[in-house]
Amino acid sequence: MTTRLTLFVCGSLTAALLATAGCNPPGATTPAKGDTASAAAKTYVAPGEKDEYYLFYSGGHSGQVYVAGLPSMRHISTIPVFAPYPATGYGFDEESRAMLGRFTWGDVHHPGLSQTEGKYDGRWLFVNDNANNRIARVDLRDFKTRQILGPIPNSSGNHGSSFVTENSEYVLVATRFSVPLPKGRYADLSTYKTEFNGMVSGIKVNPTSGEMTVGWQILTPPFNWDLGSTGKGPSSGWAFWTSYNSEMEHETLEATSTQGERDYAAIVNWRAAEQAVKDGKATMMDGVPVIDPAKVPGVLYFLPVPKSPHGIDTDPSGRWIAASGKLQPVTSVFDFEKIKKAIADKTFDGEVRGVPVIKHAAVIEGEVPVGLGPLHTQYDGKGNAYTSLYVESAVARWSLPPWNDAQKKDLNTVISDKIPVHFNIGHLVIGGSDTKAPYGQYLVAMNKLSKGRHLSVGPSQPESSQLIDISGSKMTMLYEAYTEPEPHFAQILKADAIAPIEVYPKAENTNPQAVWEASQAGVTRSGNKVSVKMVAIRSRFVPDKIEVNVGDEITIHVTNVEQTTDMIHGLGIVEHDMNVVVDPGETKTVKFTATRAGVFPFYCTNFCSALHQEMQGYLAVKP
Ligand code: RUQ
Ligand code: CUA
Repeated sequence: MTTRLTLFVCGSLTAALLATAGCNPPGATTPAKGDTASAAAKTYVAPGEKDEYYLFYSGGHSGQVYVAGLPSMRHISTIPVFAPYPATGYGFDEESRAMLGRFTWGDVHHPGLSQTEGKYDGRWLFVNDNANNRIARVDLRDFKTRQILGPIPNSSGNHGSSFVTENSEYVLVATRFSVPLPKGRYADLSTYKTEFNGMVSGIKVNPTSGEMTVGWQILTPPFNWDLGSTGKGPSSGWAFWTSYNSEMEHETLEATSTQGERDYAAIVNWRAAEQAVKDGKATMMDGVPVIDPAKVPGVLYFLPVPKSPHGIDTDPSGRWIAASGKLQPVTSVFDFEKIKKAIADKTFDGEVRGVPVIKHAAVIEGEVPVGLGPLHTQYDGKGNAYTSLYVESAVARWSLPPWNDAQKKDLNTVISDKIPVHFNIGHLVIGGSDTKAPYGQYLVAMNKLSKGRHLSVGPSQPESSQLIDISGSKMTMLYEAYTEPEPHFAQILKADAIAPIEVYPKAENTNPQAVWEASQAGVTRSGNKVSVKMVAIRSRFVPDKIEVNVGDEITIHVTNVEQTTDMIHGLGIVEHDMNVVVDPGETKTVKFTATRAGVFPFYCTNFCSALHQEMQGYLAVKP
């Protein structure tokens, strides 16, 4: 039964959506006294003790990924991905500069863990960049960004990713924006409906190295594809995205894109797409095989979903798919068995641009009246679904089908609990919700506004993330933490699912410029090119004197020869906008031109030993 139903009505639903900032949702702001102690005990991780789970959460337009521990919610580290990060020297050495390319920021929304047989395998974390159409792979062996792919051709606004297939065959992507294709072609905005297109992309992942390449693409009408998820079990080989703007408007979308009662979800058979490309049914566009679904039946179907849907989430069994429409206070539950049957029987409701529209009535299992502004749904693996309610600032817990006759009659009865969150929740995450085996212990609510629940920090306030215990019959609020702008989604991984390395073994360092002894280090010159092989060790650089002339091109290869955990050295060069950080056993390369005469100290930027302060040297630039 719904006990804490905090129905929040603020004018019309649309008005409420628009007026959230001025319209405070009610609800408990702190747990009751007695509850506080037990909540505190549940999140307390004593000094020296370790958390049970990793929480990898997106840093939005900070371009980074943050790692926290659960249940403590302590920030453990920052993984720089799409933006330079001096703290770890990311974006300063040649290797990471090459990955960043011409961009200095990204907009990370949805981290996705790699999977084997529908379960997290602890190998990689994929994250998308909505702004510059890229996708990155973080290696969980060392928590480092190892590849940035993109900008992806024919793809604009990489919001609908990173959705990983059951065996990490693909990371799937759908476009938020539509543009004239191939990219770089001009067409007047008034021709939006005919000249602009969206795209679904299959980013192929090498099963051994994790290396990503653009596998194939499916051309779509210029709808704005939104969130997605991949299938498993009966829906294995399929993937789903919602969309808004099936009206295909291009201005004042707020009004024009919300006219229709329904928008379309994309039901994509990615295995069929892969096969179609093998069968030569694709046309090359900007180097990528692109499938036109009007000409290749069976790769794409549309499914009507209540207006302006946002999240679409496959349950752990792969049979139930929950889609939520921001402007409708219900979550629509579809039965994939029925979808398969409708496709086989051609139970269609016409077509849009040659793509069959699946008959809604034939595949809908029910519409659960979860509350106002439903966005995303997660699952605990025990038959429960949890939907975030943006407008209502709450999480609703409800039970998945099969439902009995009484429940079907009144789907209010499948809602078992509701808990207020603070405030305006977007995503929520349960560990393993997108796998066959969710952990089902904690839920993290990722809220868009914190509204001063913290010490005041001026007008720019952080977002809040709240930890909720979902192991009991009632959800209980345990803790909250604040995050860099702006967290969207997260993934939770059991701590013992991975065993990250703590030093780079010397034997693995294949960099030809690496030097391990002071005697191998030194400066060599060829013309105006100066090459430095440098050793960093507690507590000195060898060499610690580099003499060059104005106009020389300098390349420094610095090797941290330590093989001890946490023994990190940095190389900061005064007034050269340069700081690289080298982990034990690692070699990094920096390149720059000496443009000014003078003597410039360089020093170790990581406090490494009692004589860290003495770890310094000079770059002497002669006129
Ligand atoms: S979106 S608040 Cu970028 Cu994931 Cu739903
Ligand atoms: Cu090396 Cu400080």
